[in-house]
Amino acid sequence: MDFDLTDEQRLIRDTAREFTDKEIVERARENARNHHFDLELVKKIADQGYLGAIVPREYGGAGLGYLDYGLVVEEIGRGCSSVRTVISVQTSLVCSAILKWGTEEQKQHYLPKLCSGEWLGCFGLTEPDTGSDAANQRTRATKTDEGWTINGAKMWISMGNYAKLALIFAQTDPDLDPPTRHRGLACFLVDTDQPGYQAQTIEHKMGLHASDTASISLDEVKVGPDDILGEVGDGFKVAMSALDSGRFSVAAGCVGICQGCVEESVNYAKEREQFGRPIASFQLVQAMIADMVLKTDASRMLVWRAGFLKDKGRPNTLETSVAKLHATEAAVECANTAIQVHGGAGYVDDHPVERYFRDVRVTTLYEGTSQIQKLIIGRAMTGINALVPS
Ligand code: COS
Repeated sequence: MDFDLTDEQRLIRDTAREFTDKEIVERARENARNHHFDLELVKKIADQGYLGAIVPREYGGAGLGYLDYGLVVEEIGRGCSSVRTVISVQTSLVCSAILKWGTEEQKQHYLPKLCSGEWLGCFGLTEPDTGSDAANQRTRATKTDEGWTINGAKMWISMGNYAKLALIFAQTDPDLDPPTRHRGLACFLVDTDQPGYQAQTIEHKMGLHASDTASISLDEVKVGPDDILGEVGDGFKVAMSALDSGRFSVAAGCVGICQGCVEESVNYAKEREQFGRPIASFQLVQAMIADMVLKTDASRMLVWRAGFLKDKGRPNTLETSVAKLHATEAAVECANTAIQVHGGAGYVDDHPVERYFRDVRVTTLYEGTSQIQKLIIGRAMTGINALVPS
């Protein structure tokens, strides 16, 4: 077993670190303060190749492996989770779904535009009444002579206001009941300029203030017969496989938050003096730093393992859920601890730990709650589906 990164991976990581420090860290506080979705910065991350990092070069991507991609996402996550969310959604949810399930024509049509940032994409799975129980889609798609008509509503959709392409999951056969209802789902490729697509900003979020989050209404939205990823009935698998990539990305971003908490806390503790000496010299402060380092290292190893399995093309749903569960919970704890190290100074946005604390909270909720990750892990270990009554 080799824990060393290759020279190329070190270069990828160092480049992402430099880019983050130069372009993202400076803007993060102001963008959060102003609730500003920074399209100029999105263009820069696209130019850097980060919007299609795992997409092969022939479709306009950077052609990176998952482990490489995880290194990039960690660095961006250290800088700003709102920016990291753009990368996670565009690359892991939207591009990876098209890459895995799209026809050659669909890949050639959509991927270059998404990788270059010319188009943004969004992932319309969650609904007002459908969160963890993702198979219970209330959005309906009805077959017509010209294709499909979609009616319904989506909720908590990152980039819903800015996306040109929306992946919309909908039920095509409302007569299906559990446990087969997921077999009626389809994933539609919706041009958001279509009449009937309307997005509205969700205001007053706790964190991710520089990220766009929208609710979407779909009123008689028309799509063509070929505007489907995979076949009718594949929709649930499209969503789950995209989430295998999305959860990896969230986990990697959380390693970045953990790392940021360690670095900020060490720096602050060495500068801040109390009782006549830097607080870094007190054992109780060092213990808090040690706790954060432990959580950071363990999370990073789990993310790397999941990335390694993805690069080998091996099954990784279990390991991805383990990484997502551990890294997100660890990041919540690290952000809390980092504020403790900073004391009152951590309670205002002069230091990034205040933003880490607010931004990290959503990571144990979105792309599958911690409880859903435990359900996936428990199911894999026992072979028993806790959702099916025995
Ligand atoms: N990749 C591909 N296919 C998968 C899969 C995966 N990771 N996980 C499950 N599937 C397939 C199963 O193989 C099964 O296929 P068959 O119909 O051929 O048997 C089908 O999907 C249904 O799977 P399952 O029975 O596990 O579905 P459940 O309804 O029990 O749901 C959970 C499983 C709870 C894990 C799923 O609904 C889930 O992940 N919920 C959370 C949703 C979420 O993360 N939402 C946040 C979105 S923010 S973007």
